[in-house]
Amino acid sequence: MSAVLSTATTATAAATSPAASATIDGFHLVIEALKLNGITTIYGLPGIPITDLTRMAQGEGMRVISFRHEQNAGHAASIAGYLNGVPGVCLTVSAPGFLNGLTALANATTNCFPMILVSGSSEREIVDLQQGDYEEMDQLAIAKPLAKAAYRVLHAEDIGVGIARAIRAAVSGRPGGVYLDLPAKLFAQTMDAAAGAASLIKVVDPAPRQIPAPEAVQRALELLKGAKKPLIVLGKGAAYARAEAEVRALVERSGIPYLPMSMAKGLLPDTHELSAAAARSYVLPEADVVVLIGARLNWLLSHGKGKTWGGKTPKDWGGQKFVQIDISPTEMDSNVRIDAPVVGDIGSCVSALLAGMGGSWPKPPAEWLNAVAERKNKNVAKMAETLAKDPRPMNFHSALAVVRDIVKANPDAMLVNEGANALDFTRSIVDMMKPRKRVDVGTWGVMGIGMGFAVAAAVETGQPVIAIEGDSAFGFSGMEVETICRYDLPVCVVIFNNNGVYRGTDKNLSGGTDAAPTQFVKDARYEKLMEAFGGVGVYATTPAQLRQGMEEAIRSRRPTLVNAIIDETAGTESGRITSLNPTLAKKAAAASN
Ligand code: FYN
Ligand code: ADP
Repeated sequence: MSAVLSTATTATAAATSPAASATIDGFHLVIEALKLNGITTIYGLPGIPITDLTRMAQGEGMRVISFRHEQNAGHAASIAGYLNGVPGVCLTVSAPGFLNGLTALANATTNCFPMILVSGSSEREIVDLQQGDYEEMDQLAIAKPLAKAAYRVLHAEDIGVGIARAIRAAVSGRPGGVYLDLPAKLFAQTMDAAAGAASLIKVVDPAPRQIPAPEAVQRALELLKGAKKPLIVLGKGAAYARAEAEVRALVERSGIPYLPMSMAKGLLPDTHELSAAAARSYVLPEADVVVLIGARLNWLLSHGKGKTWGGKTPKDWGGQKFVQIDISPTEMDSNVRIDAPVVGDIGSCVSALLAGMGGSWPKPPAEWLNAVAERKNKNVAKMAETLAKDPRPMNFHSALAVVRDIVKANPDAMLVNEGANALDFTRSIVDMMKPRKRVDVGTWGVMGIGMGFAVAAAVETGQPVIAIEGDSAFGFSGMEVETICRYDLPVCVVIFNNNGVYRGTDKNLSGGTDAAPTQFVKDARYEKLMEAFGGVGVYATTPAQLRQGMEEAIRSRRPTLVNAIIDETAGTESGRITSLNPTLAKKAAAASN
């Protein structure tokens, strides 16, 4: 990241750009402070009091990507931050626009994505006396619990400090969402141009390396050396840290099987012989020592205990020993005991482990490796059989067999993925070959990231983007197809359309004529949404049509929406997380008794 920041415009340029005049206003100080720190794109939505800020930013050479709803702009900024290691900036108007951006801010904080939500706000004097200002709201107080840090700037001469603090808070240590409150009055304030330029701060080393303690590394190595069934779990923290070279060296030198969390897919190619992704439910309960690298023991890993980890009753929980590599010391012991915490940045920690392993390191027992391989091969063969079927109508598998081939042929393309079944099946069917190519619903399982992530993925990488969307998930951000067309982005949206949330076959329990809560309009022509704004719409009822539509989208780089018609009975309620659905969980418990 520091490399990106160091290519920023210099303080001298900042002084000369608005320079012709002897004074500089708040608008230009904000713009120059961002540019000085290598932030060249703003995702946002104009309106009072920041309309001119968007115009001027564009005028001063920044890329301003204007959305139709702030939530989508916020998600775009957050994933730009994840992809670049430089905070993504989302700019909104006051109260309602600010509130619309908060879901993305909170999601960024939860997922450890560096972003800065910058919102204009109303007059402090009126807001604080609750005298009924235009869009009156104490935004700073509301943002605080949802952000890693929150700041307000009242004086033009403090803009440089405010932006420097926001950048440092967003990317240092565990990254997260930062809120920056800029009251309307600030933008019109002026100050001497030379003093203004001198007040700006180019942040030096915003995310410094954090070297682990040698004794922590030693402790981890000793634990690992005695392991009979070791396992590495890779999380998106390792992808964010750009530690793929170190992680690959660790996996290959140690010979330990690894399990990638969803956004860590591709950190090593999913086809790597030590990937245990296809043996997940075997390796988690069987492993004796688990090395977590940039992955938290949250709900996605069943909190490190319970049946997923081999416990039959609560007293059997937590049989495994854990090594955890994380930049956040307070992550340790958050769910179960961490026997060997290694606190530091992942690149430094994994390098230290490699150095400590020396020239020769014993491979895990063949018995373990063979058992993992056997389970994996069985699952892969079963999956191949399912994918070879060609049912009519299409189902998730036959459609995803096409997506898998297209992603394989385009390993640099970005994959955005949200939904329930559309998410879960894509995760296990579509192999990723390169790091940071898959972005999805993350730690919260949030719906609505789709089009915001797709826009930012295209803008930030310049690569084609494939967005695999459940028909429900798409609805949260669907209007942004206009944004995709307006900026002529190479995004191919594929909607797995099965007429409803989970599927389209629900019944109204009252027997009335209203649709059931999970049902949508049947045979909806989503592709026409894209056509409405000048993009390409494709209606696909067969894998061949889906393939042709996607291939043409990637070849032409034109905004495309493929409406892939899926059997409306396909898919399961709540996808693979039925255990979180109270009714289904109760049924499953009753069945297992
Ligand atoms: C995985 N699998 C495979 C492969 N990859 N089989 C064959 N070939 C390949 N390449 C197998 C794997 O071993 C599992 O089978 C199964 O496919 C699913 O794998 P996955 O996806 O890794 O595992 P699972 O159990 O779904 O993971 C749990 C989870 C995940 C919680 C981490 O479900 C998840 O990330 N969920 C997010 C859900 C979410 O956010 N939904 C949005 C809300 S939707 P077995 O080993 O046999 O188990 C609102 O309703
Ligand atoms: P996943 O959902 O893929 O399991 P999580 O978001 O739960 O991943 O975990 C990511 C972890 O990575 C967080 O605990 C975060 O503190 C950590 N992390 C993020 N960046 C770094 C880094 N540069 N070095 C070390 N740890 C990091």
